[in-house]
Amino acid sequence: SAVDKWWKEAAVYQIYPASFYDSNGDGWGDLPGITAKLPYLRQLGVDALWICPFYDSPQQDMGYDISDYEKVWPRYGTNEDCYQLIREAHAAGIRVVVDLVINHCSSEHAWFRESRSSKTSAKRDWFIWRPAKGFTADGKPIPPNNWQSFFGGSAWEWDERTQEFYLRLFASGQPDFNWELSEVRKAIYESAAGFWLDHGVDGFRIDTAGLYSKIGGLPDAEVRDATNEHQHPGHNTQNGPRIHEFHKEMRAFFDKRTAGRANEIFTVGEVGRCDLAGLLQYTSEQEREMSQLFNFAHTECGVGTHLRYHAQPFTLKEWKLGIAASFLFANRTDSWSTVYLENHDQPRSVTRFGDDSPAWRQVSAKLLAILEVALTGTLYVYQGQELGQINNHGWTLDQYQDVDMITNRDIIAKRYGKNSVEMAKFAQGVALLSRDHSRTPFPWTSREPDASFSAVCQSGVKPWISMNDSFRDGINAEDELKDPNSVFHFWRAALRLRKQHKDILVYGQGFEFFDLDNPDLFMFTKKSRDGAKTLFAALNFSSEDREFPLPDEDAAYKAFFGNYDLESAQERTLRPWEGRLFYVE
Ligand code: ISL
Repeated sequence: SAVDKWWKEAAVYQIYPASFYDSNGDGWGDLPGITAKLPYLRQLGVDALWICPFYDSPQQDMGYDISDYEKVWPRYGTNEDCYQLIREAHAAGIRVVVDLVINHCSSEHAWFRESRSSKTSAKRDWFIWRPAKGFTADGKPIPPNNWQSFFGGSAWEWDERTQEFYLRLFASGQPDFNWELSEVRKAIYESAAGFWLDHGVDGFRIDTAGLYSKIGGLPDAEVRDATNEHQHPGHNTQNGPRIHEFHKEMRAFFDKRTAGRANEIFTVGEVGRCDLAGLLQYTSEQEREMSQLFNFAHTECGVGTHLRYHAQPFTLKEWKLGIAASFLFANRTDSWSTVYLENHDQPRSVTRFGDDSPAWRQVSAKLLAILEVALTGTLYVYQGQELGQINNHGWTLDQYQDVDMITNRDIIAKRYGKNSVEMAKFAQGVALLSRDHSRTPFPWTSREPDASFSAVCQSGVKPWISMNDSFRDGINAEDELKDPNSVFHFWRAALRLRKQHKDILVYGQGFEFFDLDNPDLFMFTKKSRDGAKTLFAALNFSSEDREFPLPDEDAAYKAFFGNYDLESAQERTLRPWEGRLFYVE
């Protein structure tokens, strides 16, 4: 991790195209909308964009079900709009990373339509087909094994025409590819990745990057929840036997396709759950698989593993250990990691890890920014995070649109009833954890019913999903740009600071927790790359004043960054949600 790379130092801004900016007034964000907002992104000071899927899709899972890898979904614009976005972003000094969704495609993709057309189709084996294990007394086919879909229910979908099941680890319209066949892998690399590399993208965020290699024979998963007929497939699909081989092959394809470019492309895999040895192998420079990965240890604190949306309280210590497991495994190795608190699958970080009440929203959002900029790794900001956006409060269940939530809601309704205690508990979990909290339209102003999300107002057209009403309370770009003390301006300063002190903030090594057990204070030290400088971070994750100890009473501590005025700072007391970074001398 000692070698400098552009992608290690980059601040990557994640864009959810459906909800960023709607340039033509049809209620959906689009690619010309992103191009139009490049000046805003420059002002914030980000170096790269990761744009979520904008490819042709029936949108069962918001574009993670792709029916044509080489075509832009018409609501998002044309291919030419995309090439123009890439050109203009590059001209503005911003790199473009796109989503590579290749565990599955859409059931509408030509490859799957051909595969499902008959048992003897030339592409039959491109997907994972199995006969029923048998039939129930009333004639219902029984799935080949007990695997549960990540969205709930069986991971197998029955196909009436050919009387077989196909595997789909996610929604019904997301058939898993059969990665065992080399012709399938080649077709995927060429169409999903090669096409966009040829059009100048700078890298990929690789979706579900740990799931491609399934265990031979597809055996039943271990029963972890006896009350459920379906079980989490676990190691049968995660980080399977050939996964590292596949990644090496794919990376070799990328390298070959981009040979001769001045800047190497970079990749960030979504790996989620994996042991330490696996995390290191995926991301080691020497192994040449992926540049870095997203691990979920810190976002999954308190989240139930068998019943989605069941949130349990967790301690700050548990969260610190989650942060360590997600980001710090690369410490003093030739691996590299990410640093992120939000994405399109997660609720808003202020609500979940800070305090989103009016009194503490801004200061706790800034505290989370300090934590992110102080950690070693490539930094990610999810759209709206720079405004301190909060969850959608007061939504009813029918306002949510996410297929993950809807599938789970229907399962609970069927199993326990619509008015059951379980449903009430589920609704509480959704209010905290739904993926839709991060998917609402970006609030550009406090004006218009849609916060100026659409450039043109067409009568009768509403955004594709409800607004987060918080835009009326100052959480919008226009108001925050005007206020020098806003969360936006704080992020801007924090990203600049990270560049100025990159030897310790971006590349620093030797992270150590200080007073790990402390229930309110998140404190750590780390060293600059050359070992000459020491940083001490003291962050108060509570809404009360807290005295803080120092790791070394004899050293001098010089504060150089904080989310309150440093002049009025009390030497040994942190105010509510206050964070300070010090150099130790
Ligand atoms: O969303 C999740 C938890 O909130 C995860 O289980 C998620 O489904 C998993 O991390 C895979 O996510 C990716 O692939 C999915 C897609 O729905 C997600 O948006 C994407 O990030 C299927 O393509």
